[in-house]
Amino acid sequence: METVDSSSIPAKLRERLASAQKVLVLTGAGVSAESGVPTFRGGGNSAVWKGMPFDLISSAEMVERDLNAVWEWFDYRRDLLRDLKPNSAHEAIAIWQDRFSEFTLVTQNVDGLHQQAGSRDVVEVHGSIWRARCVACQEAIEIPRNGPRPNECQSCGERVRPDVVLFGELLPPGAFEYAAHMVANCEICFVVGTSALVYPAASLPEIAKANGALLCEVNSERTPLSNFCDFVLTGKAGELLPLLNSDL
Ligand code: BV8
Repeated sequence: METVDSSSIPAKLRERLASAQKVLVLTGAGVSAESGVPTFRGGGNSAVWKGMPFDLISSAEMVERDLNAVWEWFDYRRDLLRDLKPNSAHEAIAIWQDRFSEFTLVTQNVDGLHQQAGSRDVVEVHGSIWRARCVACQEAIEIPRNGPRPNECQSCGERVRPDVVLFGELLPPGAFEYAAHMVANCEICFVVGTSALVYPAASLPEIAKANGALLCEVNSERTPLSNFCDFVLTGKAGELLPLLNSDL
């Protein structure tokens, strides 16, 4: 791993950031890695739960086939998340909320750590692990951090499921469209800690680039997006992102 210090940030990027008005950040699991949240891919492995690859246990098909197994997987992840805290990458991004006149944070993560770090109006394109949804009337129910999750809908009594977008499912109505509109109008698009493999979220940086935004990737590894970026900052987000605030 390369040593990370202020020389890791190209002067040109600092200049552009200093004069930017409209900035959008897209994050993936890598932004939460230094908080102790396991990523799905990267490092040559892929998350597996009871022998099932995560894109099978986290799928629309599995909700139909075995909702209890899906809940077991999400209950396990919520238990893990309960004691974890935002890291310096989340905190650096939270500072940007008020640093730029038009700032948008889009996350693929469902862990809620951006909000815990102080980010507001977070666009959660894949939903939230801290919410359940009725399979019948679609009512959303918050899941307490330190309490039991609901087993049934409080309005109609039907079963509930995680309010998370699973593989093969549509994104929350309007979320992607809003993110696509904001990313098409930003000056700088940061892509932090994502393998850029899952669509339609992975198309957001492509939209940014096609509309003339500066594209900056922050990742500990190269990704399929790296070659399309104007800047690629290689290293840990928790070490690199605070360096972008060092002149504040
Ligand atoms: C859709 C919530 C359309 C769940 C997630 C066949 C059938 C159906 C659909 C498809 C299909 N084939 C393809 C598709 C489309 C599919 C897709 O894109 N598949 C990919 C894999 C090919 N997409 C979908 O299904 C989407 N819906 O297309 O609907 C439709 C149309 C009609 C009718 C019905 C549907 C829905 C996708 C959403 C799935 N849900 N999450 C859960 O959390 O369990 S996606 C899941 O992967 C994660 O949530 C995450 O959001 C996403 C991407 O992962 P990353 O965040 O990038 O994480 P990853 O581990 O991959 O990478 C981490 C990165 O961080 C690495 O690059 C690593 O190097 C880096 N890193 C690590 N540490 C650090 C770091 N970087 C910096 N600092 C560090 N310290």
